[in-house]
Amino acid sequence: MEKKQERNEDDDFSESFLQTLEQQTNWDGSPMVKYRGSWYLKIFFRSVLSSHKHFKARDSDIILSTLPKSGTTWLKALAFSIVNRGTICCDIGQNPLLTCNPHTLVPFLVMFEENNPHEFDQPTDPRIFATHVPFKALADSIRESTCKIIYVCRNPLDQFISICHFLTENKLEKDHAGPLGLDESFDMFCEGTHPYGPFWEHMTGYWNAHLENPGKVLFIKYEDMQEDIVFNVKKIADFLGCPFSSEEEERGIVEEISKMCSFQSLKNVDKNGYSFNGLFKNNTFFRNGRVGDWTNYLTPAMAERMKKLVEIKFQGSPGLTFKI
Ligand code: PAP
Repeated sequence: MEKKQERNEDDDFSESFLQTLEQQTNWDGSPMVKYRGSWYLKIFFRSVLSSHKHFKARDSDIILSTLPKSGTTWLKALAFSIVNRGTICCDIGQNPLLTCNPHTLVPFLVMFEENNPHEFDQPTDPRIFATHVPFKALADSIRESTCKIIYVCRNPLDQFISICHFLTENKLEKDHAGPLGLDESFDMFCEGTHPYGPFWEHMTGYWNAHLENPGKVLFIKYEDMQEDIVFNVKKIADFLGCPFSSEEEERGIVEEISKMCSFQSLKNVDKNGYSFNGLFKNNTFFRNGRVGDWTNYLTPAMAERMKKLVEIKFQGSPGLTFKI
C-alpha cells in the first residue's frame, strides 16, 4: 500500500516528507522511495523533485529520456554530434567526444540546481538534457513547450543484466554486503521495484505519448539502433528538424557520426575517469553493448516469465513489442 503522497508546492523535500513515502532497498542495498507510482533512488530524489519544479524548458530544448542501461550514453553522444555537426563537431579531429565521456557533454536534469539555474546553460544551442524519469514525472514545461523528446527503449532482459553488472561495479551503498543474487533481483525487477520503475509503465508512458504526438516524442529501440545505426541517425536528425543534406550524405557525415558514437570508439575515451562527481567509473558505462546478452545469464523460464509479463503490461499500448 502506498502511503500518502500528495504534497503542496511549499514542501522543502525534507526528511520528514521522505518518511511519508513507501521505502524499499534496491538490489544493491541503496534506499529507494516510491513517489506517485514510481521508484526513485533516495540520493537523487530531492534533485528529481527540484528539477521537476524549477526547470524551465525552452522550446528549442532536446530531452533524451531512457530507463537506466537502455542506451543513454549512446544517445547522448549521437544527439550531441548530430546537433553540433555544423559547429563544434564539424572537424572530426576536434570532436569533444574524442576526449570527453558523453555524460560530461550532456547533463542529466537531476543536476539542475534551483539556486544556480544559469550553471545549467549550455554553450551550445539547442540545449540537450537527459533524464530517467517517467513521462508523467517530466517538468510541466517540458510537456507543455514545443521542446522535443527522444526516448530509447531496450529489451528489459538485456537492460536488467546491464543494471546488475553496473551495480556490482559501482557500489553506491558502501556498507552493504553486496548486490542481491540474480534470482532475487529478477523477482524485484519483474515486480517493478527498481529505480524509475516499473519499467513497463516507463516504456508505455513514452510509447503512448509518442503515439499521441509523434512530432514531440520520438521512440527508438536500442536493438533497432544496433541493427541499422545509419538509418536511425538520419531519423533522429529528421525528428530534430536538422536533416542531413544530400551534400552531407555524399560526404559520408552520417557514417562518420555513427562511427564516432559507436561502442568501440567511445569505450576508450577517458576510460580511467569518473562521472557524476566520482560516483560512477566511466568504463562501467561500456560493458559489451550486445543484444541478447541476457541468454548468458537468465534461464528460459525467466525469459518466459518476462514474455508473459510484457504481454500483459503492454496490452493497452498497441505496437509496442520486443523480440525475446
Ligand atoms: P546509463 O543509463 O546509466 O547512462 P546506459 O548508457 O543507458 O547507462 O547503458 C549502458 C549500456 O549501453 C551498456 O550495456 P551493456 O551492459 O549491455 O553492455 C553499454 O555497453 C551500452 N552502450 C554504451 N555505449 C554504447 C554505444 N555507443 N553503442 C552501443 N551500446 C552502448
